[in-house]
Amino acid sequence: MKGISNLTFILFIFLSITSTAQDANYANLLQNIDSREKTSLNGKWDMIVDPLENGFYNHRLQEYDKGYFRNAKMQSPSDLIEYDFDTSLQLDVPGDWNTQMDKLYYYEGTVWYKKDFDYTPTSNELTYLYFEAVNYEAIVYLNGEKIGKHVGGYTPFQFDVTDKLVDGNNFVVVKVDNKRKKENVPTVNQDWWNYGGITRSVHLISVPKTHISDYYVQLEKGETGKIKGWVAVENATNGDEVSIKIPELKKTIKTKLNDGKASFLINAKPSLWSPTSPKLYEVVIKTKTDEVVDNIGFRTVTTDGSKILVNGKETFLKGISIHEEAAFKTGRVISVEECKVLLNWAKELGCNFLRLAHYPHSEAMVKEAEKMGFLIWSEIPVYWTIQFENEDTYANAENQLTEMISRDKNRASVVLWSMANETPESEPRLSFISNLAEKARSLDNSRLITAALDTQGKGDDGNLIEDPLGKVVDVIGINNYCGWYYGDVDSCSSIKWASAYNKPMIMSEIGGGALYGKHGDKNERWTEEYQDALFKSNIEMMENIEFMAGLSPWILMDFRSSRRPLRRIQDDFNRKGLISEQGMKKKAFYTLQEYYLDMDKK
Ligand code: GCB
Repeated sequence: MKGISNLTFILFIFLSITSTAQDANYANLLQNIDSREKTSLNGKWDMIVDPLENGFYNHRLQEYDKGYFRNAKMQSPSDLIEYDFDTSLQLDVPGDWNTQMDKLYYYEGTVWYKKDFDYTPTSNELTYLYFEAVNYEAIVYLNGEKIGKHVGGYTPFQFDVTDKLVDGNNFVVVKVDNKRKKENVPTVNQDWWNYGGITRSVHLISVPKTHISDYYVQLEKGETGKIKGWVAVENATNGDEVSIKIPELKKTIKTKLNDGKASFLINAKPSLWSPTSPKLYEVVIKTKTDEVVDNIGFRTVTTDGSKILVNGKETFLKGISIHEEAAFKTGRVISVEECKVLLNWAKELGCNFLRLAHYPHSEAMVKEAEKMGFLIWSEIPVYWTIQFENEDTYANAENQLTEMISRDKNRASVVLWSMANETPESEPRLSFISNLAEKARSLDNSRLITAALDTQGKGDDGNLIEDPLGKVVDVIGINNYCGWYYGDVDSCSSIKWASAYNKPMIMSEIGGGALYGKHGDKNERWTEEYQDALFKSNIEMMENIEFMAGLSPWILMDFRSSRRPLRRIQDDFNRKGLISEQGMKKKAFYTLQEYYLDMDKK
């Protein structure tokens, strides 16, 4: 009987589709690597600092084959080899180099990393070398051979290294270069520390030859009763079966692969994921040879005029912006515990929303935030004046966007993909960001598109949002520094806003600097009183904006920035945090907290 009743839940859907498993549109990244058999390559890596790139170029500045990636050793006493990883200094991976070694605090350039590891081949398996992120450019070599290059500091990448691994000892060398360049994304100018290094974890991931390479399992846009998606399987034969099972919903769908891919639709009424009830379902995707388990939440996000609706219900986004910088020790966040410190502060503040600025944060951050019920704005570092007319710059930005969406497309927490931050108005910029938005929608049309703008003009009665980018996005982000970069602290409350667009607006930044523990008059810069008065006056201003759908003030915690040299106040930190880097809460923290808690009472 039981078997029969289970069968009633099994639907067979045979949707033929034309794309291949290695869908060129996506970044071809293994999904949910937490559920994969992994060998960690974290820990101590040998390192050589190479500002002249001696290990890459010969003295004619040509890339040469005797570079440091060879990991050469002297064979006889007369040999001349002017480097040796075995006697070199070491760096921790994951981690930035700037906060690990005093000498590297300001360093921007090449550092070579080397790690030895043992490997035992298994039959019928593929092995990927997977980097969660390296800032900024990584050239990867395995056992002395170049296996690939990746550009962009905050997204994952992988290489199939099955044929390059040997039984026994292996070594991987990575040339990491964080030199800023005009054509890069971000460009040479950024208000955060250019932390270099293998900043996130590195793994060897083994999968069966025929393996689940990618999948998308989400509610259909605006529909709460239809779970829709696709599964891609590498090295599959046409007609191979794949099943998608959600045990708690008692649903199993079986479908057949065609050209390595299969679409599916499950009619189901899951309990919806929301900030107050961040429900996740175990989803098991299975083929004859492979299985991946993920925890997936189901929710919809749409707009209605100037409102944002989550699961059809108007939801005001009570947010805060966050940089992925660790509390207390500073430097890049490297552990789940460090993510949780920041997330718990945001919870205490009363937030239901996070703007993860200004680049994709780690998968751990997104997943922990999801478990805690935060709605997320996730963005790529198309920041300030990048080269909007440069095709390579566009390709780079689009690649980072693709990798961000490829990694996080199954996360219910992510509701907004942000294309850019504070970019100057121009035709090339409009087409650059419009193309990115189009790309994002083609990869994932279930979420909303946004961008943070600082280009508002003057209307009859105050500020007017009329940037042509407003047409392109679903939700308009506005960064506005009344009381800090213009106006005095008390002037903000009377500012009026109008918008040329009937769309939701998120005040994606407001804020001002304060040194924790510095007290004085509310008109004295850098005091907690000044920052607090600025928040109060901005809150009054925002309360009068009818089309506001949320806010994410700048910023949860003070963060390092080389634009902030003022001694005894900034000391290389942007002080706009509501909390100091040592975890001390400033007055404005409590003001924003009260505002958010009062909203809940209404
Ligand atoms: C901004 C930027 C942000 C800066 C902030 C500031 O508008 O978006 O990255 O850190 O202003 O503190 O000036």
